[in-house]
Amino acid sequence: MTDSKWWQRAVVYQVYPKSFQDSDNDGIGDLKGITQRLDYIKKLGVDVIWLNPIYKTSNIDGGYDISDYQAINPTLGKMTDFEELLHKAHQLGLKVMMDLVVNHSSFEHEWFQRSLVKGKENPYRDYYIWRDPVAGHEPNNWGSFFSGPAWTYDEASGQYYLHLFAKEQPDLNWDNPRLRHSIFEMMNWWATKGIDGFRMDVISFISKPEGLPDAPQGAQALYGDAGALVANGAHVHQYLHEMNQEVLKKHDWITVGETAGVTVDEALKYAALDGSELNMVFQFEHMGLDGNKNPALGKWDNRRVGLPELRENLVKWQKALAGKAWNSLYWNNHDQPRVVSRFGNDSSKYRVLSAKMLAAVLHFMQGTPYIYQGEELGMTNVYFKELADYRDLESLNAYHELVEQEKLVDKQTMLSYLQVHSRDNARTPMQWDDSRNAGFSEQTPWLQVNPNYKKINAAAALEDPTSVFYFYQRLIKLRHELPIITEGKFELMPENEGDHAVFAYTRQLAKQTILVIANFTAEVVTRNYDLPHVAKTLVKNYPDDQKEKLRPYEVKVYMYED
Ligand code: ISL
Repeated sequence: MTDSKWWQRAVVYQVYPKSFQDSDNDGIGDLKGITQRLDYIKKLGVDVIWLNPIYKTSNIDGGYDISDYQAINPTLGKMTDFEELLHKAHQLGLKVMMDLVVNHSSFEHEWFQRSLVKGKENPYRDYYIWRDPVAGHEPNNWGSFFSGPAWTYDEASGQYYLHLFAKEQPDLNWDNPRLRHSIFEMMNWWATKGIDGFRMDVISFISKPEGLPDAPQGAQALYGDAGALVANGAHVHQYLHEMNQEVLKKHDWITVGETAGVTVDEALKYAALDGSELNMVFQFEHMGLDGNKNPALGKWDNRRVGLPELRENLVKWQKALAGKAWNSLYWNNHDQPRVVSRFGNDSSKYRVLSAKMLAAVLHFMQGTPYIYQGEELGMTNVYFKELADYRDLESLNAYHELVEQEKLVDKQTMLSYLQVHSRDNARTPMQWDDSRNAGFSEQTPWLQVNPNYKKINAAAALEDPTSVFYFYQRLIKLRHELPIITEGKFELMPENEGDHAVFAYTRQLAKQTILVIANFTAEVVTRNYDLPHVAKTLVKNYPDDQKEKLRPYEVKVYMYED
């Protein structure tokens, strides 16, 4: 694979604009703030910045409810601020990937406003998914991913519209060629601005099943779970091929599909190396392992996943896509809890060790790694105590539905679930320094800063050569220097199968081998992996190497040649 593409060798840094840096002191991060911090991102050594949505929005769902795809959210800045950000990023050799949210728009989008008028002669009616009531009710039993039904009734026209997410996020009708054309036109417009690619929000959901049948409904659930029915629909690959022809193939972009419900077989199509659809996908299986066993509770739980299950999943994806499609690698994003709290150990004793261990395990795999803002500092979950601390509609709605409406969970238990899984864990402001509000803003931030910012912050990390930041910097540098990290064959160490404490795998290219050994526990364990004498250490998170003795959260990565 010596002809690897630039995006296969790249590392991406994700910025959640609202929470990165506030430049005008209104308590909300903005584009100028990001521009001011580009040097920091550059110092980390990444190649690409992915910006969560920065478009005009109704602000119901963190910008994932777009009311104008070609305008900037005024709270974040102006179009000229975006152009400046893009220009400065390019000057620094950083590419910029935008978020494309086209499974749904905001209800305030002009298309939806026009679609409210019923009638065959109205071309916009068919931009969305309108259906007659069935026996005076919703057209089917689907629930919204953000609680409540997936349908909202419109008195004026006597029909329901579909919204897989909030009622303010009506689903677009991709079966309508005119809609597809409008989307492709908008994408081409962004291309003229000089952007470098798109991350595509729930793109696996754009083709809905013929006839919109009822979805399976758990015993305690109020609604059917449409997830499996809407994921990877009959025409999704046709629509992405079309997008590829109309837009993507004209550019040397990075494209990644957020594909909830994607299976390995489907990923082989979305992310095939022949370039007919997208470059890669975000798969969700490893993010779902610690969800609740009761489907009515969805992701809400406080269970931890065991290493065997997590490893089995990651190994499956490494092997299945090798040579055929391309993986993206991630532990974190704006929807997920902080990885050091989730799969590591965020106590003061083990936070740094386990953050480094997790980083190394992910960054030596095959695929394009994504780092979510603050992950490179080992930022932790926020552990809010009150419901009033939360801002995310998913958390708030789930609380109301599960605790107050259905009484499936008591208040304290649900608060403990929110501490573990709320998306707000990822969205607390970036911790820049130990000054007021962590240097994020002089105003009270829109979401509270994690109180641990006095200790965990970028300024402190940059002064400490042993920080998580410099560990990430080294991982990124190694990826850029060693083709084996991009191209090498992945193998689990045979003796590692079923191991409850240690994850050990190799990468191999020609005569070179990389061996990664990671202890996922707070215990000292002993493992004897035969190492040639010539092995050199690429990274480690303890100052010395005690050979077969693995200390809590120890990771060691060796390289050797036959
Ligand atoms: O619904 C899910 C699983 O069936 C979720 O995992 C879903 O895929 C995920 O929440 C989608 O996230 C993306 O789209 C949402 C937005 O709120 C998230 O922030 C975004 O990442 C709706 O646009």
